[in-house]
Amino acid sequence: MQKDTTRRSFIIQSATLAVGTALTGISNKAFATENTNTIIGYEQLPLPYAFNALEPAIDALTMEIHYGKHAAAYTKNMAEALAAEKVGSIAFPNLLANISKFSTKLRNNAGGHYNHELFWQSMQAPKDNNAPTSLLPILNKTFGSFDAFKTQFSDAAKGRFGSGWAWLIQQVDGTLAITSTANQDNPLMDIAPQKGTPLLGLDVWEHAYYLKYQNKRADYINAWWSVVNWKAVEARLK
Ligand code: MN3
Repeated sequence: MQKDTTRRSFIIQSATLAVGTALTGISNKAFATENTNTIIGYEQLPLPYAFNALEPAIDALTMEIHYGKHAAAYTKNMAEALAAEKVGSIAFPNLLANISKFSTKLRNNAGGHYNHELFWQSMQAPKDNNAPTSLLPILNKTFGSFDAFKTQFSDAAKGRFGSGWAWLIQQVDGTLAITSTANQDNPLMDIAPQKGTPLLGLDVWEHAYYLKYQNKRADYINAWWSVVNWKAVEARLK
């Protein structure tokens, strides 16, 4: 595992040095295949684990339907809207930062696509006492303690009325904050009330948990902490 991580880091550094900053498309491609901090593009990437890998926190059937039907539909509908609205080659964060200039269809589906790609990459097989390492002192400083952070984030997720997401974001001044958005909106969007770069997102649409948890959203949120991939979250920190 350690060896593999080192190898990946080496490949990323080599690729980045080789292509420089001008050829961002090539650079992004290297990241997309070699780094947990995958730069999100316009295609649905393969799920980085099996449908049953997150059990018992998230059941296999939920993952199969969520990834294969719900998320796939966002990607497909986003592609239709991108074509219809003649959106040219634009990096995803720039699209989201200008989303108010486009249709509701694009807002909903580009948000849906981005949010789910981030979500899949932010999870891994369950771990006992799952916790961050390099991010831990920052969470302690910002929220008081790791437990206090989890409580505040969970409260944001529980308190989101209807469908939406809870987020840990990095704001433009570098500080961290917890926020939530409705529907498939995202803190990168210009319409978001609280803006920042998502480090971690939790899907609290009923399609994310209803088969196993029914109305018990709080139980889903509690179980979800065991599958957070903190390495992926930490790699997003600037
Ligand atoms: Mn979802």
